[in-house]
This record gives sequence, structure tokens and C-alpha cells, in this order.
Amino acid sequence: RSIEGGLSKAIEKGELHLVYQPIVAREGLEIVGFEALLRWNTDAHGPISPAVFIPIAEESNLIHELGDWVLEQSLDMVKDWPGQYVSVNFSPRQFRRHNFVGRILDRVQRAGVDPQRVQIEITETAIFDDADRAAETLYKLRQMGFRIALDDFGTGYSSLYNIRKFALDCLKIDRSFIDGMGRERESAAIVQSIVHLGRSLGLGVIAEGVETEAQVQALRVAGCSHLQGYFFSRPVEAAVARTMAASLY
Ligand code: G
Ligand code: G
Ligand code: MN
Ligand code: NA
Repeated sequence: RSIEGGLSKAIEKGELHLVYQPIVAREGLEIVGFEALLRWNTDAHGPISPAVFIPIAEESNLIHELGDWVLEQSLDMVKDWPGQYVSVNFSPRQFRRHNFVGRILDRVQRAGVDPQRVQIEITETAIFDDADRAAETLYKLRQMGFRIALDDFGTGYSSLYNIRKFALDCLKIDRSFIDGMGRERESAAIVQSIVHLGRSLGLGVIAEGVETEAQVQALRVAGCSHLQGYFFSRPVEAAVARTMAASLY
């Protein structure tokens, strides 16, 4: 519980910041967007991973305070880029929050940002528990111009049949499949199927966790147009992202 205590003070203490990881097209010649990823450097215990503190925040209302801060920072950042979008992670509780659509629209409008430059990343868990309500939320967001990405795709419970119901723009192939591509035939086959599925549904597909040249080549063969991972760039600080955005747009 000390993490929860520390987290509730982290914003005012200035211990949080965002880093940005490019999402590329044309095998790295173009940056189409950046994913915003939260970092927490504590005085007492050094850096703590969001994989650790997000689930704790998710158990309390802290997730909302944290999420609001992340969105605000991301909107501030996207204004510095020539045309790329910022891709923001939303946890299931944020997505299900009362008036999620109204809140996000209000923030985007106040920041003077075009919703087309904001991609909302949600996971399958966020949408399949209450599918009808989620479908309606996504529909409204999409009507307003937001991009919607289904994160960690392939690891959840979604039936392929059901994803038709949701107003999505793209699928992000979970990095476990990209990681397995060179080793197991199964992973390569799954990646291939997700790319086909995306295409036939008119969705974009982003491969996550691309680390090697061999993976880039295999993804080219599979027909995956958008890539993200250490091979292109680790998540970088705001100033570095600004320079990258300006030179590769
Ligand atoms: O960047 P890293 O690989 O350490 O992130 C670990 C996990 O934390 C990932 O699942 C990522 O989606 C999640 N995460 C990172 N930043 C945010 C954020 O701002 N909001 C939410 N909800 N999750 C985040
Ligand atoms: O759950 P989500 O997909 O949002 O998590 C993204 C996480 O993956 C972030 O923590 C980010 O730091 C991490 N990540 C991004 N690119 C790579 C990569 O090429 N390899 C590995 N191992 N992790 C990556
Ligand atoms: Mn993500
Ligand atoms: Na992911």
C-alpha cells in the first residue's frame, strides 16, 4: 500500500513524466504517431514500472487522476508535432468511467486539438465485459473523429466475430507474437491472420515490439504496414520526440 500512498503524491511532487515511442510506416521512413508511456521515478525507490503501479491505481480512483494528467500532457505534446497523432493508453476503469466521452471531448476541445490527432488505446478486457455499452462509447468517439486502437490484440478473449461490432481504426498485434515470429511457426501464422483480418475489416494493423531486422522483413512479407518497437526507437523524452516528429513527417 506504500505504492498507492506514493502515487497519490507523485503528480504534485513532479515524479511522473511521459515518454513517447514512434509508430512508423514505410519501414521507418515516416513517423505517423507516438505512443505516450507513463514513467514514475520515485525519490525513495527509483523508477517503478507502470506494469506495477497502473494495476494498483486501477484499484482506486487514483487511476482517474493519473489518466487525466496523462491526457493533458499528451494533448500539450501533440501540438508541438507537425501532424502525427498521440496514442494514449486507457485502462478499463477509465474507459468505463461515467461520461468518458464527454470528458475526453471537453479536454480535447479546451486544448484546441483535433480529435483525429488522438488515438485511444484500449484493451479487449475494457470492451468485452460490457460489449453493448462499449460499442456505443466507441461509436460516439469515432463519430467525433478520435482514432481507436485495440491494444495487445490476440491475448484477450475477443471472438473475431464480435470485433465487427466495435468502431475501431486499428489492431495492435501484441508483442508476444512478434517476438515468437522467428522461432515458432504458430506465431508467424497468427501474425499473418491478424493482418488479413485487419485488412478484410478495413482496419489498420500495428505490430508492437519490433526489435530486429528479421522481424521487419517478416512483417513486410505478412503485409503489415505499421510498426513500433526498439528496432526503430525506444520510448524517448519529449524534446527528442519533437525533433524526430519534425524530421520524419
Ligand atoms: O512502457 P511499459 O512497457 O513499461 O508499460 C507497461 C504497461 O503499462 C503497458 O501495458 C502499458 O500499456 C501500460 N501503460 C503505460 N503508460 C500508461 C498510461 O499512461 N496509462 C495506462 N492506463 N497504461 C499505461
Ligand atoms: O501494453 P502496451 O502495448 O501499451 O505496452 C507497451 C509496452 O511495450 C511499453 O512498456 C513499451 O515500453 C514496451 N515496448 C515497446 N517496444 C518494445 C520492444 O521493441 N520490445 C520490448 N520488449 N518492449 C517494448
Ligand atoms: Mn499500448
Ligand atoms: Na500492447
